[in-house]
Amino acid sequence: MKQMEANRTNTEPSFWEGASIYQIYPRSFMEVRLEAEDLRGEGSLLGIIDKLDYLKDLGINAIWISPFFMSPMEDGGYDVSDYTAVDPRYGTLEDFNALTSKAHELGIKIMVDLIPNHTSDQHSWFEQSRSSRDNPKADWYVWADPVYVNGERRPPNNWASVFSKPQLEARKRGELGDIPEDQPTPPASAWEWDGTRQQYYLHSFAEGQPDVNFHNPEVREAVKNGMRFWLDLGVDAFRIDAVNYIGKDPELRDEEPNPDYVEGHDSNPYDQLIRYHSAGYTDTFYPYIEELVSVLNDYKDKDPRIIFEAYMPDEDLSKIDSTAPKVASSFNFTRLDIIEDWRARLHQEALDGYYRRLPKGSIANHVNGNHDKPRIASRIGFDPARVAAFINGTLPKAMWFIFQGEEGNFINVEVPEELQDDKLGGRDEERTPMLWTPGKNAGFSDADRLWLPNDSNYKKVNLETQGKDPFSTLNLFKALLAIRNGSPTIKHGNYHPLFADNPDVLAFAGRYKGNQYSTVANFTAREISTRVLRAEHNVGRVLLSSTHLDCKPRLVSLEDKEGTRLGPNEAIVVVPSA
Ligand code: ISL
Repeated sequence: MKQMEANRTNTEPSFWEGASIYQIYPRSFMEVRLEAEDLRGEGSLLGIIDKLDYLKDLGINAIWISPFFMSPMEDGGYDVSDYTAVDPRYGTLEDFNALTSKAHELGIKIMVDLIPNHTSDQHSWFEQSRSSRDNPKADWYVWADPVYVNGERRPPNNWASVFSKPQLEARKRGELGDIPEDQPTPPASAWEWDGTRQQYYLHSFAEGQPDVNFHNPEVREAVKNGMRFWLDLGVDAFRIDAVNYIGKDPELRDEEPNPDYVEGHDSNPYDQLIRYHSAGYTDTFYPYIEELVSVLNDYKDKDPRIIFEAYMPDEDLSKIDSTAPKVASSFNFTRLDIIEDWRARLHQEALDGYYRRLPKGSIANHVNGNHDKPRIASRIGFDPARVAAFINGTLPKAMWFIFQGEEGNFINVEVPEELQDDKLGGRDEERTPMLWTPGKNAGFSDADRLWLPNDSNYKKVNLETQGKDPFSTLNLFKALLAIRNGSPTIKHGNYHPLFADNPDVLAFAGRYKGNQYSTVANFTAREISTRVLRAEHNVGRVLLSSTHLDCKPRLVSLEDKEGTRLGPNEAIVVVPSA
């Protein structure tokens, strides 16, 4: 393996082109401990090792493991108190090394999170920084003096915390004073007063997640050293968390109000401000991401990779994607953001626009969920979720991100208030434990209590049982991954939009070195027919159908007048018939 990587030439496509990347949320994936009395009802690194063969068999090429670093867990591990240590709840650095070796033996690459914007307030850097105004790390975080309005102390500007949703409940409880009914709920300030320094510190997220001062070159070097630490241990890639926040206005100027904000049921008062100075600030953001990417230059033999997480307008994402298209790109959340609006034409447009805006040499990516979003089956229903997976799994030249449990079409699990963990973000429902078997705790853990409840329906809905059902979503994923892994056209092909004359159909082709395939997807629960134009062939053989996994020989005539027939919620991939 090592030999092969070292010999990779510049013209050879990257490993990441066409890679299927499985996101593991480690706390909910699988628990294995050396001693039974150490069981905690939470996942562990040994648990991940235990499931690597399963992932290999599924057809996965890489795993992204959400944070397992030392953390007080105020934000599910995205509040890191030591980036170079494994939190004991997950195991040890030795466990991580064993995990890396086994994954690499199986040909599975490892992606970990880099969380450059903030640390936990329990990080030694912050403990030092807050101790005085003149210690060596005094300038490692964003500190600012108060302003006084009518003698009252106020934060230096109007920047708000992303975690402003709890304000809605606080308002209902009357904790925010009298707010006229027609006024929106004010967001939570991103500033927290520190009694020792007599200054405010900035936290774009939770109070316990102070933002580091990225304008300080020592801080940037320390963050880059964190990357080097994991690269030297064998990590292959980073998912860089909330990266837009590292680019701030050094002058800390106020944000403008967002005129489009209307408060509704699921709103976040945070969205009342336009993000310009507090995140993604052009003058600082782009140079800083370039600097982070430059770390990879010393690890070229590894074919390393970065994926940036940033919720930003398309123009900004295009700029990120142009920074270093061969090694880094931003998450494509466009379709995920509009997923409930499950209309073929809308999604086709989003898809065409995305491939069009990608810079040359960039690898696309597709996402149907993650630990921050309700599970896709809960958003659009079981059958459309299979269509959504089929589309993502057959899109060409792309990284396919699969959130753990999507392969079982798992749904969100309601978590009673007294058991909730993510008080700030309300994201427990998509983070509940995996459902492996019909046995105790669905095979996730032998403990008597789990950190979050699992789906009580697990005796019926679990991966072991699905393995025996030839039509299950698990078997659909296996079939999709097998096709991907065996098809240079899917892995390296170019995307071509096709035209379906039925507005409920999304269609595209992948073309590579004279080969091609077409994906045609029915977005409705009705049987329909459609003509598909612009494919470079008419008669085709169905290679895989999302609803007929047994794949009895079936020919379609894409362009014929009577059209291609598709069953309810059926997506097919078609290759020219010989
Ligand atoms: O979740 C979001 C929108 O649905 C975003 O606002 C998200 O909070 C933001 O993009 C950053 O997310 C990441 O960093 C957070 C952490 O809570 C999330 O889990 C992580 O994915 C702070 O580190």
